[in-house]
Amino acid sequence: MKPFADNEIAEIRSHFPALHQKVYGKPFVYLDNAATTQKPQAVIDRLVAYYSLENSNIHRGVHYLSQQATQAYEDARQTVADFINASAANQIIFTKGTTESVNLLAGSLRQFYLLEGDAVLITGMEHHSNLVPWQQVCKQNQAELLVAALNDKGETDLDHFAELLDKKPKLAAITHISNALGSVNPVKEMIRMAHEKGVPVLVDGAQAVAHTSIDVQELDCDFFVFSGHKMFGPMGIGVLYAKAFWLQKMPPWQFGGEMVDQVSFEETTFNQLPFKFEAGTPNVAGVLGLKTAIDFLKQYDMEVIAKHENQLMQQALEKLLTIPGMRLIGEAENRAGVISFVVDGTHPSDIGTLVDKMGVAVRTGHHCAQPVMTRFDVPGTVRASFALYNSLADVEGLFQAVKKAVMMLR
Ligand code: C6P
Repeated sequence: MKPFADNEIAEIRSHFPALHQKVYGKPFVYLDNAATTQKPQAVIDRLVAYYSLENSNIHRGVHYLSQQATQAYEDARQTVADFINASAANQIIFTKGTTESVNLLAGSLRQFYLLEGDAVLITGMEHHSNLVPWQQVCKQNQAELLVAALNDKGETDLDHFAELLDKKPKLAAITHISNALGSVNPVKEMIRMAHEKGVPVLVDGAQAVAHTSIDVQELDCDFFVFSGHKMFGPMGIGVLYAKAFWLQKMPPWQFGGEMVDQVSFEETTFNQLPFKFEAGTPNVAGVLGLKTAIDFLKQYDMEVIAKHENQLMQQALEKLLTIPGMRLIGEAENRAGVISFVVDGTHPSDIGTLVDKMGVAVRTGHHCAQPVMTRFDVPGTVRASFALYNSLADVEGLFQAVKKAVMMLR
């Protein structure tokens, strides 16, 4: 399967208005896709259409607009379920994003499942969003947080992961793709290993959904979380997928309107799935925008997207490594479109600031993964992250800007 041809990239880019602006008078090179992706016009239009003509509260109204919006919202739930191959739409819970999805899960499991003397297993490459909630649950409930070590390439040490599974943690919470290193965890294998020991698995798919196809049934993960804004959708919308067994057992995390069935001053019974976990007025526009983003993404073959991003990454690596003092942080055999680096004698944030003035957007710092920075003994890195609309010209723009910035700083 071939990566995108130049004319295909041009066609893809034509959908993204943000990519066609100038920044400081320079052509805009956007390589901060791991933080958030730009939005296609169709997603922007969907938000405008909802607020222009369809705005109404859902599941509550008998009037026309409310019924239309309710139908569109529930159709979107089905689209999300199909996108990750969940077996039923009621296994899709809408949240604000990956962070809220993990907090929902942690807030629910801590009430009945993660108790004193238990353990939660994570890897050393987790984003704070899939670390701090588990750390805090462990602290609150006198449980233990187990951390599978990373090797020098930035891969999870699977022998150590297996050793820690022998301690019988109650949950393994692992990222699919590291936002700080680009390492792709062999999640299917890790889930198989965990299940062999009877350990359920949460996969943080925040960096995966826009770059690789996801089939939660094939992965057999118990939980899967992601954010809309990292896959061309709006901000403020995300998903928690869980196997039905868990959703039925889990108590609600937040209380309020819509998640209830019968309420008296003495007692409350809760609504059926998935509404039990969606208290209050939801982000309807966000959900509709997410559906449009998925429809947009579905026009392209995920394998071609992955191949394209990989090709860009390889070309960028080749060029960047010619810069004296360049040091990659994260050199996993299996990696996705993220390059994290430091350059001897320079500070990452200085490079980031200088390349920004040349029109190149990258992220610098610890990328909300401070333990990863500690592991590699760096204060932070410069991170370039790719998406389907990036081009060879972006790679060249990055290379020239970093080279110039390094010369200026030395
Ligand atoms: N990483 C980055 O620049 P939210 O913020 O809830 O949409 O996603 C949190 C999150 C969870 N897991 C992983 C692997 C992530 O990469 C992120 C978000 C952004 O790398 C913002 S810190």
